[in-house]
Amino acid sequence: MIDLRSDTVTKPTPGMRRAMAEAEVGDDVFGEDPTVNELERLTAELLGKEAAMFVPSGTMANQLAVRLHTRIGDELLTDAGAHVYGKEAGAAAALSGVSCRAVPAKRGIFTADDLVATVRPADVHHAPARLVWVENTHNVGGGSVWPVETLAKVSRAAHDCGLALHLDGARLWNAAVAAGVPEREFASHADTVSVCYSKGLGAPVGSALAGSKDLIVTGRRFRKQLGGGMRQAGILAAAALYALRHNRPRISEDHANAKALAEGLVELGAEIDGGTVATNIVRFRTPGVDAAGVSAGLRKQGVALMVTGPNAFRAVTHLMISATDVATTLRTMGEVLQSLRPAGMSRAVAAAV
Ligand code: TLP
Repeated sequence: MIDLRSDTVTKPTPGMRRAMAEAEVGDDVFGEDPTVNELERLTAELLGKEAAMFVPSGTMANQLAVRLHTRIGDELLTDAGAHVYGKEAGAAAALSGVSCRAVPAKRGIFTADDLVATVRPADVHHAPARLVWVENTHNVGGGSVWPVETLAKVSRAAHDCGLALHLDGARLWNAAVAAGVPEREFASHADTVSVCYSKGLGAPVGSALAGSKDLIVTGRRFRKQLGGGMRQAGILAAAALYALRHNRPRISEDHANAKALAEGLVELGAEIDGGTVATNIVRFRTPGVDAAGVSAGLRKQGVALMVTGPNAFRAVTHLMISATDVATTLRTMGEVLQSLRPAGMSRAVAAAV
């Protein structure tokens, strides 16, 4: 199966499995797992933060950040497509009593002016704004990358308004490669940062939350409350360390594959959301062609995409997708579209004749 549904679908490679099997471990709730400690040290260093904490998922890292920066009844400001806003099962409300307010954004990116215009004055009717939330790369935005200057200005505006800023960097590794900007430079504009090892880096499990020592000490208590205190977690941390050392340097291949996929899809008459692909996420539409039908046709031939709307899809490249897989996907897509479109023509071909 050429599985393009998400970069979360990767399986540990033989080298990664070996690293996991050979990991030195201890009880991490006692702070005694040397492999977890090494992962947390390296992650904090890469992000230029005082401390980092290993957690089971990106969702838990994000929710710990919400909890750390807010009190019950507060408001979090982010764009309406953010993962924390719509894809964490209402956790900000359920676990921290926090509501979200949308900042207008383009492909998930908003400006300092957009932010300031959304912050409401103190008033008995208003939930107090407490936290600004930025996602980089932006998933629903099609893997878009925040320009570092825009982030710097948003961060300054947030801090001037007395608000903390969290960076959801589930795919910060991809943003860094695409922008040619080290992760720590993006992170320098945020009070806390979450990163995932289980997406583009290809580890089976795991994320981290990074920030000041004080925040992470409190975060460890909240992590325990959520049941995220893991014991011999070094088995998992070893996979994440392996991913950082071996898979981070190859992320640009995923971006090249995503670009090639997008270019081929356009030739088949598809429309790429936002017109361009910045990293490893390709969101696209097949106007006039039913996505469920396309998806079913592709599945029969061993290609899986995520259906995101009546004629919309997401495809994500990752370390188990090669340039040959992209070519196979495009060939298969061409055949499926041909079988579904009247007269067997892509829109592009139809327009040309
Ligand atoms: N994203 C998943 C799905 O939940 C949609 C995916 O396949 O893309 N932040 C961002 C920006 C994410 O994209 C995700 C996962 C998370 C946080 C949550 O990470 P996990 O799945 O580890 O809880």
